[in-house]
Amino acid sequence: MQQQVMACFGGCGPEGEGGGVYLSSHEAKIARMRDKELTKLLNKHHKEDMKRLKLLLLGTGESGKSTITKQMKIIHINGYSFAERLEKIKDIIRNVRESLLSMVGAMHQLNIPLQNEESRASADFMLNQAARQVTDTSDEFWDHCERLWADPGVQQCYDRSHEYQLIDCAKYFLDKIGEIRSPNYAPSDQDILRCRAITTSIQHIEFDVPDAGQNVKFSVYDVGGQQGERKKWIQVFDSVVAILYLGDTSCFDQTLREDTKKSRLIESLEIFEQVWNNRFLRPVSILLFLNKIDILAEKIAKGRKLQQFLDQHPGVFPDYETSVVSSYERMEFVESFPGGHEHTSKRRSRSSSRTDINPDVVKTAVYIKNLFTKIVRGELSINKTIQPHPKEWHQNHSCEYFYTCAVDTNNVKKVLEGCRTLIIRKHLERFGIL
Ligand SMILES: Nc1nc2c(ncn2[C@@H]2O[C@H](COP(=O)(O)OP(=O)(O)O)[C@@H](O)[C@H]2O)c(=O)[nH]1
Ligand SMILES: [Mg+2]
Repeated sequence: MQQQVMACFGGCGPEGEGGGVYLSSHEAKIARMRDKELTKLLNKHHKEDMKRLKLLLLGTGESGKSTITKQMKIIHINGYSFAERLEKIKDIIRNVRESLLSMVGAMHQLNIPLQNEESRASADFMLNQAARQVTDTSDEFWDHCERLWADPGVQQCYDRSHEYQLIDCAKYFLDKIGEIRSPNYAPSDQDILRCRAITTSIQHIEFDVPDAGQNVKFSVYDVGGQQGERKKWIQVFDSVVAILYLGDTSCFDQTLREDTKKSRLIESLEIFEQVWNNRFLRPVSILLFLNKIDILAEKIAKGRKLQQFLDQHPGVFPDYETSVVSSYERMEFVESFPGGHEHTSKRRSRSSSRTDINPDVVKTAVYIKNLFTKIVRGELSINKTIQPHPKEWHQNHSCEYFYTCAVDTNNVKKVLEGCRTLIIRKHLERFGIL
């Protein structure tokens, strides 16, 4: 590349410039100095290029891509200023409004009645006034919100949220309306991480991370995940070093917001298959984030089961019942699960001490992980129009997986550290330096 750029600039040596034009010794000296400067500059740029590692976050809508970008800002940039925190309040209020509107709308469809007499006026307020007036923060608005959320009918509707579209952070914010409505409210990091705002254009952040005495510069691109947004993805494929693919492990009982006939998990596997087999991404390694393991655990605790969806997709889940989790697979999952005892030094004892994790959570997470890894090995194809490539086609890239809880900064910090080493190694290998 350096050679090519030099060629474009033309040789700067005495005999080079202008096709044999004679240069005096003084001019030749200047030309040599310019040449040296230029070489230095190009070397510098070449090194800069080596250090500017471009990462791309991909995955279906609501899988957690933007939450990982926010974590990068918290971990690697200066986090959120007071002014930036205040900026987020309008999105949080929008989340509260949207959650209640979704639930009140779904109660009608699911035939769940309101339990408290006074909630009826609050439901009417939501459907009429609040649905139109997006920026309402009056006491009247907040009182109606609190009243509705306290209604046992709304709570029942919340428990059936897999049957309609509800944002993941609904309960988190509705439980703290009292705090949010206060005039002194400033969102915490956790509030910012939980807040949902749809990504429609390509977002980009840059940060430096010290690594082995060097400052490694990362550029991270976050894109919209909904079906309509995916045509923009190819715009950012060029010179990507690694893809962080977000797969939501908790979505097995949900359908897509943009297509309520389609399973979110199947869509996520299908998009992953397309990314893994995409010819433009052939040399690009994938870091698969098996995300939302906390929500997966909550769902299993509520009695939701992957088995309930086996009949709908017999080709994808043929062997769930008979699948067995190895002790290594269990350890990998348990070690990543939030709330572990960091101080226990031995990996095995640390993992066996986590008796709080339901074995069905582990089994489901590991089974979903294996669906993705089967795609990597060419043993599972979701989209029959994609022709999986032979093993040799994939020899210049790989896929590594991590269980993640994107709203947990400690978990993400650990995962990103592991990723960084892998990304740098892969990048150096690709440039023939390792
Ligand atoms: N509890 C929990 N919520 C998550 C997790 N990952 C993402 N979310 C929430 O899921 C919602 C969608 O996440 P977002 O990053 O906007 O998804 P994107 O569409 O892929 O960018 C947000 O409300 C996030 O706070 C997770 O691991 N656990
Ligand atoms: Mg997003």
